[in-house]
Formats: sequence, C-alpha cells, structure tokens
Amino acid sequence: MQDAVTSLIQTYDVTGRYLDRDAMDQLQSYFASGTARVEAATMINANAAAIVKEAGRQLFDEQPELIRPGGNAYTTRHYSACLRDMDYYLRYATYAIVAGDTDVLDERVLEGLRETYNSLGVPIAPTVRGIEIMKEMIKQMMEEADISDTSFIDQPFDHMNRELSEKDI
Ligand SMILES: CCC1=C(C)/C(=C/C2=NC(=C\c3[nH]c(/C=C4\NC(=O)[C@H](C)[C@H]4CC)c(C)c3CCC(=O)O)/C(CCC(=O)O)=C2C)NC1=O
Repeated sequence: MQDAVTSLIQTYDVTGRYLDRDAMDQLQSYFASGTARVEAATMINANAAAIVKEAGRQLFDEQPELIRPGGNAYTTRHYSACLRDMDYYLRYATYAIVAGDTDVLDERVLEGLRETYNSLGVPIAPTVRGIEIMKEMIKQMMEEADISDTSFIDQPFDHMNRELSEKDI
C-alpha cells in the first residue's frame, strides 16, 4: 500500500535519482493540504452513517426501479448489501484522502470488483452515481465548514468511478 510520500520515493528510487524540484513541489503540496485532509476525514468519520443513508435515499429517489421487484437492490438483503458497499466506498475513500494516494483503493476495493458486480448483475452506472452523490455531499459539508480547497476530495471518488466505469459491459 502506498501513500503520496512512499510512492514518490519509489518513483525516484527506481531510477536512482535525488528528489528534484518537481518532487519537492509535489511533497509541498501534499503537506500543505495535510491539515485539511485530516479535517475532512474527521468530518466524514463523524457523519459516515448519515452520509451513506442519505446518499442511498437520494440514489433510490432518482432510480426507484433499483428497489422494485427485479431491481438489484430489491429485498432487504440486497438493499443492505448495497448500502454496505456504499459504506465500503466511503471508508476507503477516507483512507485514500489521508494517504493522498489512490493505491489503497486499487489494492483493497477495486481489484476484481467489476467482475464480481458483472457476475452478480449489480449495475455499475447506479453504483457510480451513488459514489458521486457521496462526493457531492461531502464537498458541500466541507464548504459549510469553511474548508475552501476541496479538490483533494474529488480524487478518490473520481478514481473509483473511473475504474468502475472502464470497459463497462
Ligand atoms: C471492501 C471492498 C469490497 C467491496 C467493494 C465489496 C463489494 C461487493 N458487493 C457485493 C454484492 C452486492 N452489491 C450490491 C450493490 C448494489 N446493488 C444496486 O442495485 C446498487 C446500484 C448497488 C449499491 C449502490 C448488491 C445488491 C449486492 C448483492 C448482490 C447479490 O448477492 O446478488 C459483493 C458480493 C458478495 C456479497 O454480497 O457480499 C461484493 C464482494 N466487497 C468487498 O469486500
């Protein structure tokens, strides 16, 4: 598992280079965003259950066919599996926010996920929408808490959605 610092060091070590200007810029930007990253993770942790519940409500509002007979989130078991997945995405996103790197998502969340979803008939487009809704909710909470630079919030959510959408069948 990598974070912003270890992945940078690895890149330079592979070619036996000292950290250059470009590396220092990257490090500086990671450290400068450190406090805001920790604040964001703290805020998400304190509201995780509510975020998942509200994002689920919004998703099923937009796409009610998901929870109707024949929909993939129909039945209590499927409904809870869906919200549990949303909770996974949210929790791992907080790890990636703190790490400043999406490697943890590749390793622990995305590996084999599309195949699993495809084999179970879990629809990917609404999953992507669910992740997007959580991202929007969090960015809004951050803005309300006067954390102005929320760009690092996008990274993990966009990464998951990009990877999930890729080669969608
Ligand atoms: C931490 C990494 C990790 C992830 C990401 C993960 C996902 C994951 N979601 C699953 C199922 C599922 N996922 C969903 C999700 C949804 N259905 C919908 O219609 C919605 C669009 C969506 C919610 C947004 C559902 C309904 C199932 C159950 C499908 C079934 O059993 O047929 C399964 C199959 C096994 C199981 O049911 O537990 C896995 C492995 N598991 C993991 O360990």
